[in-house]
Amino acid sequence: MRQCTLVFVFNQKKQILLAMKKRGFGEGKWNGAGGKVEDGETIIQAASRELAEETGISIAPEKLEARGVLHFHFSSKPEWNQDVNVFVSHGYTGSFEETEEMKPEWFDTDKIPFDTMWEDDIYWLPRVIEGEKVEFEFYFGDDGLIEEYAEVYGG
Ligand code: 8OG
Repeated sequence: MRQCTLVFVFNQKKQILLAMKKRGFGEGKWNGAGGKVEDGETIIQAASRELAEETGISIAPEKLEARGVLHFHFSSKPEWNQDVNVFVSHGYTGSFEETEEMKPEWFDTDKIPFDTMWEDDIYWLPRVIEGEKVEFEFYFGDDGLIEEYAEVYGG
């Protein structure tokens, strides 16, 4: 399965950094930073690289905390199937900036804009914010909506 990354950064006020995706997969949605793992890099190196490319923030790979995996399945577009590896970081260096791909903004964790995010995020993001590690399978239908989902325990 194709491997992707997704990183959520928290500041000292315990706000979460979300970025409006301006192009590509997930355009028009708020999300963490991330993307595909490239040949020759580890998943965590890819997470650190994508965060820097998309937001201008640098976090060394060893400072990222792994918070689980989301397995996405698209019944009519199997070429979109991917595992999304979720990481968090408390603190960061550098300053974030709007890039060609994303417009980042801090959000209070009780004001997360779930209605302009991926439909599945409500199931797992609050638990990641609480400090948990998560693993889920999500199956999307032709209409782009979740058909079925299941939590994977002990993964
Ligand atoms: O490189 P590209 O822009 O295609 O990477 C897609 C990004 O979107 C990557 O960070 C993983 C992330 N992503 C999905 N599906 C979902 C989802 O359902 N919820 C969230 N929050 N992020 C997702 O590919």
